[in-house]
Amino acid sequence: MKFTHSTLMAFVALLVLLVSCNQRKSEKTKDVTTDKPAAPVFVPGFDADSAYFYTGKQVSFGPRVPNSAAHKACASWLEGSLRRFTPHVTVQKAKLRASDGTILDASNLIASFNPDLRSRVLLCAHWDSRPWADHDPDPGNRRKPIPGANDGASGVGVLLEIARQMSLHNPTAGVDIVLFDAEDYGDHQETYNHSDNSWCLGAQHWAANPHVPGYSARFGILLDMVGAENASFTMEGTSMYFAPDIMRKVWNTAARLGYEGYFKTLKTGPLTDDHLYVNQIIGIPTIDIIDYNSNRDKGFFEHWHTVNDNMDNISRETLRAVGNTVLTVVYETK
Ligand code: AHN
Ligand code: ZN
Repeated sequence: MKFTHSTLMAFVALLVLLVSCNQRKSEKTKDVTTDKPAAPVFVPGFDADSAYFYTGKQVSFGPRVPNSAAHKACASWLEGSLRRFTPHVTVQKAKLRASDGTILDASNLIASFNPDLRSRVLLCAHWDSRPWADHDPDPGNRRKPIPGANDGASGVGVLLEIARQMSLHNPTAGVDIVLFDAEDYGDHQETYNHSDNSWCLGAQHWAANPHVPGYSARFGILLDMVGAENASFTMEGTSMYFAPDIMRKVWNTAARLGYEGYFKTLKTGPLTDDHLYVNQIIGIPTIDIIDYNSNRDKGFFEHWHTVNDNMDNISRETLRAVGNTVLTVVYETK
């Protein structure tokens, strides 16, 4: 009786030992096919209604064209919103010269989480909207500004919701959210000069003058046009050139979460967008999650740079796919 009992206890002890060894082994082994960390980490859920609200709120100011009253009002709302989520907010003001000679009163808005950590993730999007709907089918609209619901506000809406989640559950890594100004003041179609650094003025300024001297991050993710229904995020050339590992990490994470319908493995040509300058000037490997598919006639979404880039075309499902993917990548970063 006594003998049986102690044998049983020894057996149980051995079993416990084996199981714990096995666990330790699996913690060390990282699944290279999915980039999933062996030890599961807590990832907050992304609230797509909240991101949708933040997107619509920006649009409600009117087109956020630099130097306009709507631009100014939206900047102060964005700053106030970021300050509700973290005390570490920087407003980087700059006078930027557009290629048509206009001096733009620009503000890059930066919100930091765990500012003292060395291991950092950079998340960015542009918050300004384009002064000209130069791809509108109606020539009479081509000098009007765009509402910029998808082109601009959607990426910022997703990042504001991510900031809110980070204010509730602190991530392990440091995170900086940078909202770039003056991305979309690039030359009008009719006067295009093709020698082109006319886009992404805010990003060019920040990359040359980061809010923290010597700033760096392990990697960056830019969100651009992340709100349209049936969005198609492809493996865009500039991202693949500078940051192929980050591209694979993010796309594998999306697939693991069941979002492969949005995150396509199709490779597309290189784009000039804010991430180009973040890669070139400050050297942070940064990808662009952008609705761009060379199989479509416009490349971008249907209402790109038209007066119809409004809230009618914003889908909570798309915002959710992007939000959960980016949140997961952030919280799985040590
Ligand atoms: C160009 O059209 C050159 N690049 C796309 C960048 C962009 C414009 N993103 C939003 N609007
Ligand atoms: Zn645009």
